[in-house]
Amino acid sequence: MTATATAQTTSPAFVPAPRWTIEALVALFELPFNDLLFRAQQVHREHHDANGVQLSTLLSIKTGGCSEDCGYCSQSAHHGEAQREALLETEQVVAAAQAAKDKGATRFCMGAAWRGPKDKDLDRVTDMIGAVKALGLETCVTLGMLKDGQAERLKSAGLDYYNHNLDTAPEFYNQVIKTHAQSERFDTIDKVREAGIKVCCGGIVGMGETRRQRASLLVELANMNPPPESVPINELVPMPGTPLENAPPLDPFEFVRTIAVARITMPGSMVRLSAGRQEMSDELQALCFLAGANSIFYGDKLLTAGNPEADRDEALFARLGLNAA
Ligand code: SAM
Ligand code: DTB
Ligand code: SF4
Repeated sequence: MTATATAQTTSPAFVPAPRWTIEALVALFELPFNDLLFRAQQVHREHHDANGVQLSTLLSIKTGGCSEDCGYCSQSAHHGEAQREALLETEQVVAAAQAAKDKGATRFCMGAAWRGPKDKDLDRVTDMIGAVKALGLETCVTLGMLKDGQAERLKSAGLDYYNHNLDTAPEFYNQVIKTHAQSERFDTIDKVREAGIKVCCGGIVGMGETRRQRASLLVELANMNPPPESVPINELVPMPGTPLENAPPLDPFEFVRTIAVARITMPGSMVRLSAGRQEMSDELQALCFLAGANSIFYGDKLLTAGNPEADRDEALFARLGLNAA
């Protein structure tokens, strides 16, 4: 049978999605650095504008006092030092979103320190989503685990993306978080996908996991069908008071390798160079862009941790010839 005949007779439903194995990803991680970056850059150029970087701005709409015990998080009531605050008013959110748009962001991401939203919280958040969307920004929220029907309400409000990270390898998860299981996070990702909302899902590296566990996290992401549209790769920001505040820093080249393996295994996804940029040199960030990162958080704050000032990012983009997309 010719290739053309195959294309005519095979419906897309019968084309199996590529399945990645941990061994295949470990082999990518183990390539010589130059070979890995070359492969990642080739994949990147086949699927994306080589010099475009998408800008998302984050706002914490509900800070601190979270019931969960995630070992990295400053907002956990179990150990976090972030001051507990009430849910922001919609006007405050709209003012921040307008400021982000004026500075050049195209997506506005609202984060809440909840295990998951109550239905009455969702009334307020759906108002915020409508108001931010009316400014002409893409919308993203990260509110924790969702109950049946909540994803549909977010979709009706006009939500574009829901961020919900796997955070780490399945086999390492309960060493970092004890108050919920990773399987509960998979359930929420399924609900988001079924409601027709785009999935933003990634993880954190530098929490003491092994290279094989970093590969295992990426296998879980890459084998989603389809993979997440957006994949944030966070470097642990060691927050004071958290169990991971003294975690030994990851070799910076290992961080770049993680970005490259994400790019090769999820060619069509946006790979976001996420938390940890403030602690990175310009040269390290440039390597991350070369490895295929094409999205960043833009603005001087993440949720509770710092992020580079917009001026520093503008200067870096100018030096590298990158365009905000
Ligand atoms: N409570 C919701 C949840 O857990 O999905 C939303 C907010 S939570 C702070 C969003 C994500 O931020 C976490 O899943 C984690 O990946 C990331 N994060 C939190 N603290 C971090 C830290 N210290 N360093 C790097 N990433 C962090
Ligand atoms: C994601 O993957 N990283 C962002 C966003 N999604 C919500 C959050 C990073 C948080 C960094 C620590 C802090 O600001 O407290
Ligand atoms: Fe709560 Fe999310 Fe922080 Fe975990 S990561 S403690 S769920 S805010």
